[in-house]
Amino acid sequence: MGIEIGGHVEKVNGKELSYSEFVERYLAKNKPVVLTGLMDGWRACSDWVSDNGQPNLHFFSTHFGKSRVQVADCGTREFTDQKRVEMSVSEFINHWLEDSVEEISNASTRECNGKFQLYLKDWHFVKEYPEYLAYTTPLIFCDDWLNLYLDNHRMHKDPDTYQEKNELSCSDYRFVYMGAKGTWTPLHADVFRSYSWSANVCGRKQWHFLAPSQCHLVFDRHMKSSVYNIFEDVSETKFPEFKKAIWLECTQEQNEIIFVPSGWFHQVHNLEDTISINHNWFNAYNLSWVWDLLLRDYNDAREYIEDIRDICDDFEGLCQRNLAANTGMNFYDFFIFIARFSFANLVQLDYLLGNNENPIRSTFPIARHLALNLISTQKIALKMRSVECLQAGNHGSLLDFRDTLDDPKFLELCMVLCRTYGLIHKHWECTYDKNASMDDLRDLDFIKKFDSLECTPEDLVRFIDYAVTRLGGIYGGENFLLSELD
Ligand SMILES: O=C(O)CCC(=O)C(=O)O
Repeated sequence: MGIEIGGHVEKVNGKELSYSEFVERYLAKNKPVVLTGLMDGWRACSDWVSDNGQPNLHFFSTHFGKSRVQVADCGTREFTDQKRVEMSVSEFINHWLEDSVEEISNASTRECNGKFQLYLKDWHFVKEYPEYLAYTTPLIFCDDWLNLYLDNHRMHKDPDTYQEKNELSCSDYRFVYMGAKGTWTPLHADVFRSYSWSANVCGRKQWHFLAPSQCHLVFDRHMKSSVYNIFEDVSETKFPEFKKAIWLECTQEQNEIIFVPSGWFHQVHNLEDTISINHNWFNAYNLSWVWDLLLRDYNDAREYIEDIRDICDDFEGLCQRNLAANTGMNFYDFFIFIARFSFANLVQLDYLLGNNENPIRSTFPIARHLALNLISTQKIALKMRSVECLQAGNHGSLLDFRDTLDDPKFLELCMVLCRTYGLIHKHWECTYDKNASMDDLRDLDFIKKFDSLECTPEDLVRFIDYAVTRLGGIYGGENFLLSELD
């Protein structure tokens, strides 16, 4: 039984799309799009591609051959994903070259003749080779809280396995993918229900998308497991609604970037030998997707171990540990993340207002952006207020506001945020003096009052209220802030 295709993904010239148009038409509407014209001048597009348009495998072996990478065996399923093995880039390329001699796949019918096909995935290339500058992230994807944060802080520190030096494998969500024709990625929605963008440096990919409103159709009756491969015989007994799903199809060509919105299930096939660069990220527009997923995964984790609750010393702690292991972060991690990020927004806001005699005109877009960030975060903090384990007294210190202001990593986050929003809102130049800004901030009335050792969701809500009210006063009411939020 084939799948039903209901339409195709829109294709737009990215050079003619402003940041605010992209936000309005795709980010805020959570709608996929293919963008052309955004990869001009990327070093990856010349170094990584041979004159005949094929991946320059020799270049990878020569320059990056020693890197250890995760490689998926596309022919072997392991739980909900493909089996993964670790090897060096040189080993991976040797396999690729051996296999290509035998021409093992038939991508038009998406069948392999029983031999495995290897697909290099999730290579933290930028983290590993920061000097090489393979590409620059297009401006429309720069408001990336996840990677900006992870460049300076860890999302989750497992006290049992934490090692200061071994940070690469969980250090960011910026990846390189490389695979021969016929390699593929099973049906899934992205980590944390983040957005992703994926740029084809060479080769072509075929994507099939299912809108979030239809995603229940690919799950079993209990909403526990989802279809693995939409092109194999999907059991009607197990997935009774699958045949009702209506898919969007898209062929992504070389030098095109696809924007994958939050919560869209997708399956991807490499129609040719392909190299792609891909980032996952979230910001004010999809933060609620992250919280909703965490809450759902938390409830599942809890239900799963319910029968050992009575014999467990720290049942809640175990739930949070399992949540972090399965989802990549837990409630504490997420709260610390949104709190630090809100503080960084406030620091920038303070800097912005404190350095302009007449802030209204020149700083309006950036102030609005910061306010949008704060209000979207406050919405999540309001939901987190009712979570028992995050309430005052129910945990050790989550985050100390004053310590945060003294942490050099936090100052780095403030700087990078300042540079990023300076780039996005071109009329505003970031000449940031972090010491001055921190001193100003410490002098603010409400910071002086903020002397509790821990910051709870309740504190964060109040703290954002203060900032937004202050901003509303300066910019003439809260309407300017709220118009695009709901
Ligand atoms: O390119 C692939 O094989 C998968 C990429 C993907 O799923 C994504 O970018 O979300």
